[in-house]
Amino acid sequence: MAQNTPPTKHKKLIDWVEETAKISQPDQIYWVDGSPAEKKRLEKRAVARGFFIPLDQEKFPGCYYSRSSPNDVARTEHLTYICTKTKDECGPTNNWMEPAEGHKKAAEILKGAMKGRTMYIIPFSMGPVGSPFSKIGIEITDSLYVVLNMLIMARVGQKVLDQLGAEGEFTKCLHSRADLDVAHRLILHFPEENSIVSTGSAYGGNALLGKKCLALRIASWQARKEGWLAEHMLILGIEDPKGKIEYVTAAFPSACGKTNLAMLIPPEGLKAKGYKIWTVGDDIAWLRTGPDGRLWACNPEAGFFGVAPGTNTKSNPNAMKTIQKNTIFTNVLLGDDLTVWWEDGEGPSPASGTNWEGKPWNPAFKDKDGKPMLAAHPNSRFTAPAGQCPSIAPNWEDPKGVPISAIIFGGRRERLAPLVLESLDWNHGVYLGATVASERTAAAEGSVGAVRRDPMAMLPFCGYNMGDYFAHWLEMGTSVAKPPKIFHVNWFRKDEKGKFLWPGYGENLRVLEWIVSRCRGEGKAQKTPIGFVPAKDAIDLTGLDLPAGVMEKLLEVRPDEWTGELDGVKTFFDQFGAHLPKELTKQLEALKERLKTKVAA
Ligand code: O2Y
Ligand code: MN
Repeated sequence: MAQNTPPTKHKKLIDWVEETAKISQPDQIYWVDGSPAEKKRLEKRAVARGFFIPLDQEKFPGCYYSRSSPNDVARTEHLTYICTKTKDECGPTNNWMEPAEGHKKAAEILKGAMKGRTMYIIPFSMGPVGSPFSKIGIEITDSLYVVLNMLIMARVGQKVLDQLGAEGEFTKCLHSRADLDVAHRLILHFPEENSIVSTGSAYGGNALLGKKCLALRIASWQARKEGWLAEHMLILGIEDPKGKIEYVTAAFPSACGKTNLAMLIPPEGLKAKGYKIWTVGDDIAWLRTGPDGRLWACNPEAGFFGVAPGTNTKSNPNAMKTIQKNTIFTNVLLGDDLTVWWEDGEGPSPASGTNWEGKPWNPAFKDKDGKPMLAAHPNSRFTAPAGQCPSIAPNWEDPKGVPISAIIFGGRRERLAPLVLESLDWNHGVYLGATVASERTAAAEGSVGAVRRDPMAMLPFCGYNMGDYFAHWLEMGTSVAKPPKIFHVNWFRKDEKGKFLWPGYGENLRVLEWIVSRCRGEGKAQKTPIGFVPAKDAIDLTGLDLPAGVMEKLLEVRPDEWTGELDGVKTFFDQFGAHLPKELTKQLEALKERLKTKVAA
């Protein structure tokens, strides 16, 4: 079988590659070196094979259009498994499969699955190569689309093999698109073996195995063992008018504007005051205790895999600037003029084009229900290098990470949760994270408005029993000498008429300003049964035309509504049985008691 010489002396790695080739029988094996010349060559190959279409290179240099199989457009949680020796280890919120069964099922699918194809070996580092935060993975894949995306999303190539040496630890990430049949789709995690096997999909989180599979599910397991945190969080820096930067991480369930917050542009009033925002990461944060006793964070990724629909110059100007070059667009509209477009995107659509399903499209076309025909799939994506973002922090690749002053959790709630809330202490903050919930939007599965609990926004991404995960969070509060403060935000509170009370987007910086002031022991707050909320005039509203009384509504804490929430929390907690830390039950009980008392000034 044709193979470029393995550029490594790592025997275990070479043996694993040979073993995999024997089973899946590719025509050739290619070790990815990660060089710019190789990237150009592989892009040309993708164009020649017809699954990459170059965009207008004058307008979008280095950009390509791609389309996935129409049955393969999003992560498939019901086909995602944690394969641990015991079901107890996996917990009630994950799908479980016995490791032996997982390997058997995968072997059946993988048998001969790469016939007629090239098997690519992608050495990649999550985190800057050689950083104490970083972990190495090797992805074996038969998808050139995956290779080209991984080249953007991770640090890839020879430098990683050099770092690995002949004996280094790595996560085995085996991927085959097989026949792309859902019946052959499985995303299996073997945390006890430090390995991942994914078959039957070639899209996003199912196939770019460094992202959700390694950097969250496997890493969360490793983090518990090694005493750190692998979290579904953005990281950003807030530079104040004196030039001092405070870094925060934030976790939100989907549809809460996480990418927009990561790349926020200060509104005029705050820009004039001298505020700047620095993006460190938009999706994943790895957090470790630093030598100063603080928590430090690193973004393990090198690119953004962002949702296209809804991204425009108003919602996220920095994302729009990021994706002007060297970007892969998947499942959006391809205009006949070789530009791209999506719903709620920039300006008018092209006059005509081909939609995400490969069907002819123009703005007048209707679907079978008489609604406007979709140009882009709602989960269509751009894959873009993080370094191209205008707000990228100069130190975003610092191997020692950035020091974290605040951890922010958030959810989408029409009522109940105030605009912002500071926890009483670390353990109460863990309770706030463990009870994160969001109301479903029309775009999400299930009935609109129903509350979905999503602790720390990690429900689909925690690689072990979430009860033990909560215990690990509580433990971190004792092992970190100077832990960050923990907050909860809600940008989505509505009035009686169903109108959003808070303008959101760049204006969210006003809330971040209060959070930073609290971290510095400065901002004014009042203590309520649910935590500290800003004093009436503590959030700077200069230049914002907020009608009288709205801030009061945004900060209102209604004990009756919070009491009504407690049964749902208890039911959610009960599923963890003996794995639920007693401290969380204590927090729930203490909150119940506090709610019986009046809001204290
Ligand atoms: O649908 C997919 O495969 C992508 S999911 C995704 C991508 C980027 C950032 N976050 C997510 C997510 O599901 O949280
Ligand atoms: Mn995510």
